[in-house]
Amino acid sequence: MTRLDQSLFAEHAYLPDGWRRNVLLEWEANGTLTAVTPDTAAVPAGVRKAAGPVLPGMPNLHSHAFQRAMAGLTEYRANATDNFWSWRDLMYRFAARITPEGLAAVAQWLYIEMLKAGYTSVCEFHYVHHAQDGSRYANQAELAQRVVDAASASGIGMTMLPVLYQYSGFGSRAPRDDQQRFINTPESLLDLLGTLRAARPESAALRYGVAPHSLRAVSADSLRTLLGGIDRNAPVHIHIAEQTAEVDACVETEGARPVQWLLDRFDVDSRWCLVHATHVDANETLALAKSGAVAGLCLTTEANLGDGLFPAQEYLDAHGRIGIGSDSHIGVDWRAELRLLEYGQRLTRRQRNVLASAQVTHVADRLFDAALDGGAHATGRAVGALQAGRRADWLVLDADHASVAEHAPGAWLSGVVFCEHGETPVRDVYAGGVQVVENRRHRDEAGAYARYRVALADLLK
Ligand code: NGQ
Ligand code: ZN
Repeated sequence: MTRLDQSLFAEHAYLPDGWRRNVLLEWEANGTLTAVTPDTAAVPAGVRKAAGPVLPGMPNLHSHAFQRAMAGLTEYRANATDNFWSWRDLMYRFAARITPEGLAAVAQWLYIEMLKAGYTSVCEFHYVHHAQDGSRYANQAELAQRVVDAASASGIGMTMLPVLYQYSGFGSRAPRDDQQRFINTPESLLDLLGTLRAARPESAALRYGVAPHSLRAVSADSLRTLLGGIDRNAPVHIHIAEQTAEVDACVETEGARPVQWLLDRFDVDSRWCLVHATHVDANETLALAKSGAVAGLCLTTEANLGDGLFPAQEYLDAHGRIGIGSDSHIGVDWRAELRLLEYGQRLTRRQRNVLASAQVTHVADRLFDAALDGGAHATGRAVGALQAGRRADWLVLDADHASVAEHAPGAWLSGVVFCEHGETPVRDVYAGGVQVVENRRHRDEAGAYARYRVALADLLK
């Protein structure tokens, strides 16, 4: 007997083997899909029909929630050599001001924006741990807990990755004054994680992992201690090679490029996500692809910060895993991330459809599939496909939207990713079987936006 509030019929749904007709989606009360049945003869009595074609929800593998509040506020030249590092100084000034209440409001609004875009999971790389003066909060997990609660209030699935941040540079350089809110040790971070886990236990919607901030911020020893203190399968995310200056510093002090250094010393496999693996040489590209780790690409942020371009064609051709993240949240739209991934290649190679393959000739389809798979790995949660046993996470396209109307199903993803003519084609969104977005409105949109504005006004005072 089909439960009416735990089932949906879709005339078109994108299953692991492509677009299928007349698909019945069924899930259990905890939000896990129990059956996905294509070619259903008729809509079972009383079952609701999706308003348009159904796509799996996209995982967002990299987020610093507080940075949402500074989007658009650093787009002016602050000095003669404005770059990533001077942006970071401004970002630190912002990080210094955030309060627990402010963070809660900003994160909740951000996660609502993500859901409206069709991101149904997020990996939060959370590093603002301490009070404004660097002292510990009474609850050491205060800020991380606010972020976890913001996710659950919004309905998005979360992988919370508390960050290990010990040093300010290679060679175990002492932290800077403006990093005091982040600073910890493997032991104190594991302690914080224990506190958080006890207060907010793991569930189908919440998973924990860890994030050593970068090779600049940890040592081989501290990384080893950290990994020794967590579950063998827990996700591990790290910023790896975003700026050429950090690659040069790594070569100088450690004698190897960052990705090579990590691969040589640690058992890097599919539980790992290497965020901004931007600067990799040909050997690193192949070795990273072979490792099974996910390259975490954050195209709009990487463009905004002037990072450089990841060798996506070589890496994908070597069967490397990728996923996408909105990172600094200068934009919150997986369609834009995938578009920019391809456009970076087109602009440098002066070719078209660079990231297509012999098997998958439509770039958008290949990148969508890749980002679902890699993104799901990065979350460490059962997401990323319309398949029994996975989370009931999807988005419903507006079938009448000008990006898809009159097109054959094989062109829908291309239209969704490459066309940009205003209003989003994402109409409805379900996360864990709950409809959180209906006709482009999130259920808590008005109140959350009002709270976000209060928090922003306070931050900008
Ligand atoms: C961060 N963000 O931790 O927020 C970093 C910048 C750093 C990005 N890389 C700081 N986009 O890498 O030191
Ligand atoms: Zn980051």
